Amino acid sequence: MSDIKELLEKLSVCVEFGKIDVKSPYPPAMRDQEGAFELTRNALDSGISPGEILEEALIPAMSRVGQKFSRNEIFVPQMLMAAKAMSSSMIHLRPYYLSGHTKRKGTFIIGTVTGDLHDIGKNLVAMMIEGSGWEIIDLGVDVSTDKFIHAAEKHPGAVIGLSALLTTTMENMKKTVAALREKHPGTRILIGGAPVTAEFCTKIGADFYSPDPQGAVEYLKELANSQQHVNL
Ligand code: B1M
Repeated sequence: MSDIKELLEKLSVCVEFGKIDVKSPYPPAMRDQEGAFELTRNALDSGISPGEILEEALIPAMSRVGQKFSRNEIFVPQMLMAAKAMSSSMIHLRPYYLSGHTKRKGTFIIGTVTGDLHDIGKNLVAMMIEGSGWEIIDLGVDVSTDKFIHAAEKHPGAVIGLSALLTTTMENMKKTVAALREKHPGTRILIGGAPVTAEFCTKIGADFYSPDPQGAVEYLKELANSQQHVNL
């Protein structure tokens, strides 16, 4: 196995099992070993691209975590440790996504909808959009409809992004879209998150659904190019 492949696999295992960094005592079987924090740094220093680290190590690890959770093989604490390990890796990747842009193309407001505390995917989307030249207003998680409306009022012309990871909170996404449509009919609304689909997007009257950050970046790029609905 090549060194690069081995390093990415090690990193993926650290995220899957919630090994944050060398000091972290969890999981006991990996005590004193390097964790996601150090291995991500090593991977970048070895010339592996941030995209490859995400696609080959971090996202597959989180996907395995989700599958194990579905099969009741792990529980919320383990899932939380995996999320923490992934976040420690993102500390190194973030600057790469933020570098290289000059002029802001517009403002993008993003948040995870009411009742939903998942923020890893939302943060990735925000980071990649910020890296493509947009100003980001990150409202965080469990964001109420009122908070989205208030942000839309404060940043006229901004595009709004809603993330939901739970089938139960998709209903709140629907309510937020309806309220935004009523108060700010011209606002562009982009939605995403694992259970969300293009069909759901059409049903609730949002403008665009993207399954991943890249699709969101492309959508905003087209919007900025057409110079419509964008707060330049
Ligand atoms: Co939660 N959780 N979780 N969880 N969790 C899921 C989502 C679940 C699928 C696990 C499972 O059962 N297999 C399941 C949801 C089932 C469902 O409703 N369909 C679930 C559940 C049930 C729960 C709890 C209810 C568990 C409980 O307490 N019994 C609870 C709910 C808490 C709440 O929100 N109120 C809960 C809690 C948690 C933790 C707190 C422990 C932790 C979150 C930590 C955090 O985010 N800071 C957690 C985690 C880590 C997961 C899994 C394992 C991983 C999620 C993740 O970060 N994925 C997840 C299983 C899974 O998805 N495989 C699971 C990696 C991330 C990069 O992907 O978020 O999909 P994702 O984002 C992608 C795309 O979706 C897209 O781009 C991203 C990058 O590709 N995208 C957008 C996301 N937002 C977008 C917005 C856009 C465009 C694209 O435009 C605006």
